[in-house]
Amino acid sequence: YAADAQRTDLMTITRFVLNEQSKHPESRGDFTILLSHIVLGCKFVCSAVNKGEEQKKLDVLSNEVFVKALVSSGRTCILVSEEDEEATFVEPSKRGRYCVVFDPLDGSSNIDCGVSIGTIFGIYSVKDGGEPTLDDVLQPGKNMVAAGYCMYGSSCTLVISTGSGVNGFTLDPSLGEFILTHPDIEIPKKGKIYSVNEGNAKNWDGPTAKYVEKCKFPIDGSSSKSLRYIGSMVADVHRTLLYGGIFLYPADKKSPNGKLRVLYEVFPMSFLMEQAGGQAFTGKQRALDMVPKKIHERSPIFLGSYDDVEEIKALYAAEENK
Ligand code: P6P
Repeated sequence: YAADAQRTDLMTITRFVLNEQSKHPESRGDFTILLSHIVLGCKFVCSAVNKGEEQKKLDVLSNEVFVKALVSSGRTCILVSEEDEEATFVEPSKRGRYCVVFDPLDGSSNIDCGVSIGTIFGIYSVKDGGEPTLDDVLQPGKNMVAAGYCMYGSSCTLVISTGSGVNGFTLDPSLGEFILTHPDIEIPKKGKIYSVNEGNAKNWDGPTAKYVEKCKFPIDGSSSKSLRYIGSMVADVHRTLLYGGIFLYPADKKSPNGKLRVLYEVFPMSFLMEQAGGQAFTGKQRALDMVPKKIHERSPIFLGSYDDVEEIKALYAAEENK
C-alpha cells in the first residue's frame, strides 16, 4: 500500500506554499493568494500554447492573462511586464503589498518550431506603506521575496524559490494541479556544458572569448565541455539547473549591456541559481547586487554551476587588474 500512500499524498504547489507559509506565523496568506493567481496564469498559458495559437496572439494573450490575474488577486500594487513599455500601477481599491516583474512568454519567437518557451517572474515586497513608486521595483535582485519560471514544453513545469531552496512542480493535466516532482533542486557544483550563442563570438570581449576557448580547448588536459544552446532562456536555464554547467549571454561590441533584461530575466534566474547552490555574475559584480535604474534595463549574465562561474569571474578579475 506504500505506493498508493505516496500516490495519494498529493503535494500540490498550493499545499507546498501553505506549508512554507506556516513557517511564517506572521504572514496573512497574501503571498499564497498571489502565487495561486500566478499559477492560474501559467495554467492558462500552458493550455493556449498547447492549442497551437499563433505567436503574436499568444504574446498579447499571455500578457493580458497575467496582468488581469495579478490585479484581481488584490495583492499587487505595481506590475512590470516585458510586453508593456510602462509599469502598471494597480488602482488603490485593488492594491496589495507585492510588486511583480515578469516576462509572460519569454522566447516566444521559438514557438512555431515547437521549442520550449516560458513565463519568468520575480516578486518584491513594496519598500514602505507610502504611495507606490517605481523605486518599489527598481530594487536589487537580492531583495526579491520569490522568483520562478514556468516552462511550456513536452510537459508544463513550474520551478520556484521563496528564498529557502528551489522546488519544481509538473502540471498534471488530468487534475489541473501542479504536483511536486523536483523537490530541493541543487545544481551540480561543476558541469560539462556551456551554453552561449557562438554566432556572437566575433563581438565578445577578452574574458568571455578566453573562457569559451577554454571550454573548447581545455589547457589542463581535461575533456572539452559540450555546447548546448536552445535560444530560449527558460529551456537553457532549466537544463543548466538540472544538469549543471554555465549559461552565458555576454556583452558584445554591438550590445554593451548584452541582451537579457535585468528585472524579469536576469534577476529571477540568478535568484534561482543562488538558491540552488550556483551563482550568477554580470562580468562586473554579483548579478543580484545590481540596482536597476530603468524597468527594461539589460545586463550581461553568466550563471550556473558554482565552480564554472568562478572560472569566468577569475578571467574578468584578471582583466580588471591588468
Ligand atoms: P539570441 C529569446 O528571444 C531571448 O530573449 C531569450 O529567451 C534567449 O535566451 C535569448 O533571447 C536568445 O537570444 O540572440 O541568442 O537569439
